[in-house]
Amino acid sequence: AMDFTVAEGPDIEDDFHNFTALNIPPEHPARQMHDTFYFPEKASGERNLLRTHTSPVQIRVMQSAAPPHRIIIPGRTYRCDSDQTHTPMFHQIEGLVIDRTAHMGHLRGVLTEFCRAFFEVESLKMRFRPSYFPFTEPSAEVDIGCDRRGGEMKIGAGEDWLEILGCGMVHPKVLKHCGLDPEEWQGFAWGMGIDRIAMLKYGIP
Ligand code: 2NL
Repeated sequence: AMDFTVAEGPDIEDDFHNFTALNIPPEHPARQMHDTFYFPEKASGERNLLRTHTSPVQIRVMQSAAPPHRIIIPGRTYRCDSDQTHTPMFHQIEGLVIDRTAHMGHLRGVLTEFCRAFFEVESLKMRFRPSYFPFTEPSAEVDIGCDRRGGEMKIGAGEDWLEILGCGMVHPKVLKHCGLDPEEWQGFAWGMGIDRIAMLKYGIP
């Protein structure tokens, strides 16, 4: 309804598309073995990996097609982390808008509309909290209003807050890594865990 196109990409990625292009430096904890599933070293010394987020798909789109972009990216993602509350394969959905004038107000409008439609609550309370991601500046996390009284959680009522997604303006270094001039192009991106928001919507503990 907001004119986005679905984009997809490979589950098996390289270090550049999953990390470097996203301004995630070599010493970042997300790069360490315990988070990322790596394949054996190739003759070149490089190791492929299972993507840890869907963001490498946006990198590939920005590298291979001319802006403007208006895409959503659903897909499988992998982290080497499993216990009763973590599954090593999960799903994310991310969004990306790149044009000459996109700003934080547009981001807020798109996400507000999305949350009201997804949770089917017309007067859903939302708040944008300052946060940090290496690939966005400024960055924010979005909370929605909920009610935790009585042991079960109700969305769209009460006085409590629940974190549901992360977002921000695409970092100029990310644009440069994709061959875009940050003086000419700008935009916003966001990401959320599909499994997590599905559980929240249907009240799965
Ligand atoms: C989260 C936060 C986020 C993005 C994902 C993104 C992608 C590109 C450039 C900049 Cl190519 N940003 N994606 C941005 C902010 C947050 O996800 O908590 N996800 C579960």
